[in-house]
Amino acid sequence: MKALKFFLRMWGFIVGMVLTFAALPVVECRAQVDDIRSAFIEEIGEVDKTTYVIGHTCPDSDTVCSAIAYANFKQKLNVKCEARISGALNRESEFILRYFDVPTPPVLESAVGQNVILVDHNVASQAIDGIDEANIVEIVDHHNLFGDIKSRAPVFYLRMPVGCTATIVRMCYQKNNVTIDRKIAGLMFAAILSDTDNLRSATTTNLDRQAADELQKLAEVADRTKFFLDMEREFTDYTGMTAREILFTDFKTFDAGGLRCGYSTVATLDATSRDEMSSRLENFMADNFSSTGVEMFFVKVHEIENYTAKMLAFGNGARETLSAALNLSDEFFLPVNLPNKKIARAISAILDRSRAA
Ligand SMILES: [Mn+2]
Repeated sequence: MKALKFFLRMWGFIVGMVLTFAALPVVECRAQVDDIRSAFIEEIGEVDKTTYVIGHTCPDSDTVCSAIAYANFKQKLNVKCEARISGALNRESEFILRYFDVPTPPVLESAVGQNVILVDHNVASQAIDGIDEANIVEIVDHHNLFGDIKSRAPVFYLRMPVGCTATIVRMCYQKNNVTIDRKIAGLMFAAILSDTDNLRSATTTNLDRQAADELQKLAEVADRTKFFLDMEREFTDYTGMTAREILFTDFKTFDAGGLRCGYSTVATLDATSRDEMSSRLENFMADNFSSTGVEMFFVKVHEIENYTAKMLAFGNGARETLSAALNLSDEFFLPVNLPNKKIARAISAILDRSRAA
C-alpha cells in the first residue's frame, strides 16, 4: 500500500514536471524571439527591410543548410528573412541541395548596411566582408566563443555546445511549434550528418542524435548511413584536382614552439582510397615541401566508411613531433578519427615543450 502511494505520488510529480517543462519554453521562447527582434528592428528603424541569414566564408553544409532552414523558420514566424551564402558551395552541399531539390541561395557580397543573422560562426575573420558595418540581429552558433564580433544593439544570441548548428535550428522549430517541411528537414538532417561525421564525431551529443532521428523520418530518408556515404562520395571526389589543390582545400596554419605549422585535412571514402591518397600526397611532398611556406606540415587523411585516419608529417622533426604528440606507431594510423583541434593541440604542446627545454 505504502509503495503504491509512493508510486502514485511520484507519478503525479513526474507528469507535472513534464507538462510544466514542455509547455513553458514554447510560450517563453516564442515571446522572447519576437520581442527581442522587433525591439531591435524598431530601434534601428528598419522594420520593412529583409534580414539575411548567412553562415561563414568557405561555406560548409551546416553553414548553408542552417542558413536556409533558419530563414525558413523566421519566415514561418512572419519575419522578412532570406538565406544567403558567402561563396561557392562545396560538392557535398551541392549534392544535398540537389537531393532535396532546394535552390542555391544567392551570394551576399557585403554585409555593409544589411540586417544579418549569423549562423554557424561568431568570429569576424570567418564572416563576410563588411560585418563591422552590418546590423547583426541574431547569432545562432555551436562554436567556441571568441567574441570579436560587435553588434550595434543587444542581439538574440543562441549558442549551444552541440555537434551542429542545424540541431539548434531544429530546436527553434520545435520550441515554437513550427512544422518542418520535408525538404527543410532533409537539409538539417544532412547538415547534422556532415558536421558529426554520421553521428560518430566526439562533438556529437544526444540532442544531435535525437534531432537526426526525427529529421530523418520527416525527410523520408530510408537508410541514414547509405545517405551519408552517397553524400560523402561527392565530397571525397578529388577528380581533376592536383595534389597541391587537394592539400590546400581544408588547410589551416598555427604557430607552436616558434615554428610555423600547416595542417590539412583530406577526406576519402574507404581504406583503399585513404592509402592511395596518402601515397599520392607523400610523393608530391617529397619534391614540393619547400614550396608550402611552412616549417612543419601535418596532414590527416581520414576515411569515412570505418572512421579511421592516417597521419602524414613533413619537415624537419615533424614525424618525431607527431609520434610523441599522439603516441603513434610507425604507420601513423589512427584507429579512430580524432578531431583536428585535439591533434593540433597535442602537436603544439610537444613543440612548445621542446622549445622551452
Ligand atoms: Mn557547424
